[in-house]
Amino acid sequence: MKMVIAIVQDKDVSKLLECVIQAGLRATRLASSGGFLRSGNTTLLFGVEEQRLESLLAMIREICYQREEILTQAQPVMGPIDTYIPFPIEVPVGGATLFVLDVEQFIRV
Ligand code: 2BA
Repeated sequence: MKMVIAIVQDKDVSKLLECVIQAGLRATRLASSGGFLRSGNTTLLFGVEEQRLESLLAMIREICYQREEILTQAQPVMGPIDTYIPFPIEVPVGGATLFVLDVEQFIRV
């Protein structure tokens, strides 16, 4: 068995969960935030049999796609008085960030 930890954008979660649940896979949804943008995203945990891993990854690839997010961070401006002006930067986010781990034991009691 494998554990897939998938960090996905909130906008893609409903469609992805609908698809994986219909396919008979199990998932756990965790609310999370990215360290860089500090904005909300979703972390999904999938415990999946090895022979179904590729089909799960295919669903994630099909549904989760890259978007541009605007990061507004204060930039210092040199002048007689220290001033900060917001400087918007476009950052590409997603499709999905995936970690695939071996599961030593899977137990449901
Ligand atoms: P965030 O940390 O909020 O990052 C959002 C996007 O900002 C990233 O998209 C990437 O394009 C950019 N970014 C992140 N760190 C950067 C840096 N130091 N310099 C320049 N640009 C940077 P994704 O790569 O698609 O990542 C989306 C989310 O996936 C991340 O949100 C984070 O929550 C998670 N993530 C990505 N890589 C990770 C890792 N190695 N470990 C844990 N979580 C990760």
